[in-house]
Amino acid sequence: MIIQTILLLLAAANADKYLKLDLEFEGMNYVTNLEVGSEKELVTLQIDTGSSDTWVKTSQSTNNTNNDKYFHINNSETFHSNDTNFEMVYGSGYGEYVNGTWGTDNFFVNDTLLGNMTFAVVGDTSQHFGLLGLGLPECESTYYHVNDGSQYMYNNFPMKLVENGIIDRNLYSIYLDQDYGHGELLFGAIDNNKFDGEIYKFPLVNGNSLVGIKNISAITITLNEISILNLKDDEKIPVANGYMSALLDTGVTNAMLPKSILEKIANELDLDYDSEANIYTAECSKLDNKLFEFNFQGVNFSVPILDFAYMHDNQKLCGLPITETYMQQFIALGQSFLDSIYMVVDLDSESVALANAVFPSNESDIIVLENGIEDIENLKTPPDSTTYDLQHMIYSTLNETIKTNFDRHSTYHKKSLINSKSVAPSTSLISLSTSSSHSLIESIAKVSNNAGNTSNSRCFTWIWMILSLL
Ligand SMILES: *[C@@H]1O[C@H](CO)[C@@H](O)[C@H](O)[C@H]1NC(C)=O
Ligand SMILES: *[C@@H]1O[C@H](CO)[C@@H](O)[C@H](O)[C@H]1NC(C)=O
Ligand SMILES: *[C@@H]1O[C@H](CO)[C@@H](O)[C@H](O)[C@H]1NC(C)=O
Ligand SMILES: *[C@@H]1O[C@H](CO)[C@@H](O)[C@H](O)[C@H]1NC(C)=O
Ligand SMILES: *[C@@H]1O[C@H](CO)[C@@H](O)[C@H](O)[C@H]1NC(C)=O
Ligand SMILES: *[C@@H]1O[C@H](CO)[C@@H](O)[C@H](O)[C@H]1NC(C)=O
Ligand SMILES: *[C@@H]1O[C@H](CO)[C@@H](O)[C@H](O)[C@H]1NC(C)=O
Ligand SMILES: *[C@@H]1O[C@H](CO)[C@@H](O)[C@H](O)[C@H]1NC(C)=O
Ligand SMILES: *[C@@H]1O[C@H](CO)[C@@H](O)[C@H](O)[C@H]1NC(C)=O
Ligand SMILES: *[C@@H]1O[C@H](CO)[C@@H](O)[C@H](O)[C@H]1NC(C)=O
Ligand SMILES: CC(=O)N[C@H]1CO[C@H](CO)[C@@H](O)[C@@H]1O
Repeated sequence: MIIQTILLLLAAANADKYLKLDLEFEGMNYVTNLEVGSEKELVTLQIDTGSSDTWVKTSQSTNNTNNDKYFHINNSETFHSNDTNFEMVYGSGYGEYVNGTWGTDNFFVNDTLLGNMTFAVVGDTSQHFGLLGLGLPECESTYYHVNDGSQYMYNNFPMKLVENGIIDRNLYSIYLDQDYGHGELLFGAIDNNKFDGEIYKFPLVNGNSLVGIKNISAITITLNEISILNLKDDEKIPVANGYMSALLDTGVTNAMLPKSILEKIANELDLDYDSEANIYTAECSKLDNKLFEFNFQGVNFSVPILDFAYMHDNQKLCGLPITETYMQQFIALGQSFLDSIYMVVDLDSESVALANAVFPSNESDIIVLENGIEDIENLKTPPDSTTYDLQHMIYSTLNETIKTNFDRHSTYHKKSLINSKSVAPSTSLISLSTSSSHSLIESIAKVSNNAGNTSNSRCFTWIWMILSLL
């Protein structure tokens, strides 16, 4: 009897071991409001599965607007500075930067104390919101590509939740509902009412092996094929196949695709290229009844192409602001994809589970996953067990990669997004002469050694920048 009571109490305790953060869709970002410090000052942070550091803005930040919320170091009795510098380059890598100081303080979510979080306080940034980095410690700016022997990892936000006993596993689930402008980030648990149909588990893969990164450092899975589904004519046109890696990144608004795939899509959809805005466009009606289908290890998820498009004011013309990358296998799927998907990320077992999200979802059925992703009911294994790795990549597409890289113009133009606030007009930012005397691997190693000392960045962007310089 006593034992039973204890077990019941334990069960009850574990059933509570989750943390729910409400998300709002603001200025093209999914953000959450947390409180920081002894004065519980409110800060708004964008959730980012594509980076691993958390930072907040201070009142001295550049580019603040009146509506921004700030953290004042001097107001908080519990703030401790590490007296070390935090610098990052984000997004497309050009002109989007943060510069601040590392420290620790308490965070609060609706009276739940998240003690002694490590985060940076940033005075100098081009970014509108602070960031809640949800990635692996391998991607932390103190570790990733600091190659002078001083690199180290620390317990970042999700890891700290485990350390503090708020959750049992470094695991979270993400539900994004752009139509209603909200979402849910659930640490330690899954909400069974937020998805429908089968839920599949995919192992994370090392998408960065080509640049010499040995371990998995990002939320990247194997992508076998991208197709265009035409519902009207009931046809399916493949636009990319092979073993590719796809980063699942809430910090990317739309998607990033290799130039060769983007060109194929443009061709199949009969898109026009607006060279002034640097963007593909089409009459919206042309994109109607068409879907992108993404095949991950034999499991297909499809998303209306209009979800990737931005309408001009007249509603007739659509822009497809997919960012072009120059690496054959590098793909990032951002909000436009994740808005249709319910995603569970288990960083302890380095795997994710994906299912089709349901909308709207007013009720919750929250189940704590105390042993991790395997606790998900009826979790399925994908039919194709082959995953992306360096071997597959080199032998399938490296030659084409080299060609793609060296055929391109040597000047990179930053994309400008239609209807997006946070974007600079298209300007030529970097000009480099292309050199053909090195093998691709050598060139990458060379550039990565040079860049390693000077620039910290989100893991993927950094690589993408290097490759776009080749
Ligand atoms: C805290 O609770 C309020 C009221 O229920 C809710 O609106 C808000 O989104 C919650 N904050 C977070 C970060 O979930
Ligand atoms: C915080 O306090 C320090 C030391 O008293 C002072 O130098 C600094 O200017 C203050 N910062 C702000 C933002 O008030
Ligand atoms: C970042 O801030 C530090 C300290 O204020 C400064 O020394 C450094 O030059 C800054 N870095 C950049 C890129 O502005
Ligand atoms: C945070 O750390 C400090 C010093 O390490 C300690 O005194 C304090 O109790 C900790 N606070 C919480 C909430 O864990
Ligand atoms: C900052 O200091 C705390 C306490 O010593 C430590 O736990 C944390 O790892 C440090 N953070 C960074 C980014 O160095
Ligand atoms: C990389 O992964 C291996 C195997 O999991 C592990 O032994 C090693 O410590 C990791 N290396 C780094 C730098 O994290
Ligand atoms: C998924 O797509 C692939 C590639 O187009 C196709 O061969 C397969 O039959 C599809 N699977 C399902 C279950 O529809
Ligand atoms: C369900 O949720 C949506 C979005 O939050 C809301 O607009 C709608 O009114 C809700 N429906 C019901 C029946 O509560
Ligand atoms: C590149 O293509 C050539 C000729 O088709 C082939 O001999 C070579 O093995 C390929 N290289 C790689 C790395 O696949
Ligand atoms: C980067 O740092 C390493 C180790 O300190 C050094 O050997 C190398 O020359 C540096 N590279 C550049 C481009 O500064
Ligand atoms: C995006 C943006 O507004 N950036 C500005 C931030 O502030 C610096 C310095 O004041 C400006 O140079 C940037 O243009």
